Amino acid sequence: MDFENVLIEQHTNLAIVTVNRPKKLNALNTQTIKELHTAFKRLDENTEIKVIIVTGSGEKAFVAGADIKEFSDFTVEEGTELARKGQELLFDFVQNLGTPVIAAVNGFALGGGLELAMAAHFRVASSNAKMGLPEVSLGVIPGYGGTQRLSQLVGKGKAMEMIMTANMISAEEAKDWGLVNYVVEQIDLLPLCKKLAGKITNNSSVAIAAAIKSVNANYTNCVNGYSVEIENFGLSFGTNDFKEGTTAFLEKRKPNFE
Ligand code: CO8
Repeated sequence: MDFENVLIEQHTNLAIVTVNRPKKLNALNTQTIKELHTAFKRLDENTEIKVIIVTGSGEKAFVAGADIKEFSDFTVEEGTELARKGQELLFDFVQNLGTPVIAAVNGFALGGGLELAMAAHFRVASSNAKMGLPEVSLGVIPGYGGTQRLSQLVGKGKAMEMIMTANMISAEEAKDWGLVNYVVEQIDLLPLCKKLAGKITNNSSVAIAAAIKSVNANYTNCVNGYSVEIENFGLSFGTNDFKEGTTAFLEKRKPNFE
């Protein structure tokens, strides 16, 4: 498969996957999600690859969310299917990969973008990065696992605040809150991720895959939570607030919710 929106570089046993739609701040449309699935699957099956770094193209955004234009006229059924398919193909898929995935958060990580970073095994951010789940400002809720993974990473209270206010937090705040492990200047971001990857590659890949599975096992009781999220994400598509929220974004104005 030739990729339109994803770049892959291989440096011996390290692979860098870059989401490459810089004009749209690397927003995740269906095509990009499918390409990312194929890229991660291929790299996981490649026994040479010991660590994968995922990042965004350019210096402004990691990923600014799911592609709002693509889903703005979706029905409840289409919205539910989009969330279910996306979680299966990308977000759950990445979380459960045996190959470690580090997210190099190089700018805005919003909505589906933060959800992708949170599906990775851990995160490193550049100092300009901003993170948030702004879905309720569009009349919708996080649909790619964000209600579950954000609570796991920062705790329920902070997750509730971030989701309800739709506020973005700075890289430093994200570090204080446990959402990212390190904050460095943009220029040092990939070098630090590569250094961490180097340490990982010294260790047993078989043991690391088993450790990932074991850590994740503690969160399997959230399977129900993910389903509830998909259901409520889908239901948002039947509301007037969703129509108003997404239309307002596309018309570059503030929404006027009922
Ligand atoms: N979707 C589509 N296009 C986008 C997105 C997006 N999420 N983010 C940015 N873009 C586009 C803009 O429309 C603009 O395109 P154009 O030049 O054609 O008008 C281009 O990228 C550049 O963006 P801006 O001009 O807006 O750049 P600014 O520097 O002014 O602002 C922001 C940067 C603050 C990041 C701003 O772009 C923004 O608020 N983006 C939207 C952020 C957002 O709300 N993300 C959450 C989306 S919802 C979501 O992710 C749901 C997840 C669960 C989904 C499950 C199934 C769909």
